[in-house]
Amino acid sequence: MNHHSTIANTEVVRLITIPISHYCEKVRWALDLLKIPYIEERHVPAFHLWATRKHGGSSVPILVAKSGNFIDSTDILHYLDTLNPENQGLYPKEPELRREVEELEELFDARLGADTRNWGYFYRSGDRETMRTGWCDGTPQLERLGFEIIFPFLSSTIRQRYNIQRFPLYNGTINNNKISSCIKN
Ligand SMILES: N[C@@H](CCC(=O)N[C@@H](CS)C(=O)NCC(=O)O)C(=O)O
Repeated sequence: MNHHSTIANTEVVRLITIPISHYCEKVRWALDLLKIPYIEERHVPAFHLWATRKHGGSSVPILVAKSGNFIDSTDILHYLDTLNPENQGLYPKEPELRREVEELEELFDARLGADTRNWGYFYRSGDRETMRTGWCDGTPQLERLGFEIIFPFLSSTIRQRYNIQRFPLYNGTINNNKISSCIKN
């Protein structure tokens, strides 16, 4: 559990994750920025489905809160933004700026994040040691044991799922004007 001294909201939410997932990291950043305490429940890919299905989703992150379950990282950020209206929020209040931020969020989710993941998996998804670090850190012992047994299957399933058969689109993403100017700034 991440604990912060300034607790703006007394509810402790639960975050269901896969350790390496960039969508999960996005939500961790938001929770940390807003100083919202949370309990993270990490899972090895494939085993995450036991946890996500219980909450009406199939992918991670899922945020389990008193007011409901949020099964998409952007929806989670929108919800978190409402928890603390007095203090610093995640999105600008000015509509034009907010629209710009949301466009960038979508672009980064759909392009930079996904392509970076595919680039990483292209090179390392067959490497048991690397994937043990990325997929197993902080997960239940039984799932870590499962990882050792099903790793070859998991590795090829991930390559198929994200269609990682050839060099991914990473260069195209980096050359995208909006993305490259954000990275430079
Ligand atoms: N649009 C979703 C996408 C989440 C997503 O694709 N998560 C991946 C991990 S990076 C996942 O859960 N993959 C496993 C699966 O879909 O079963 C979000 O922003 O939360």
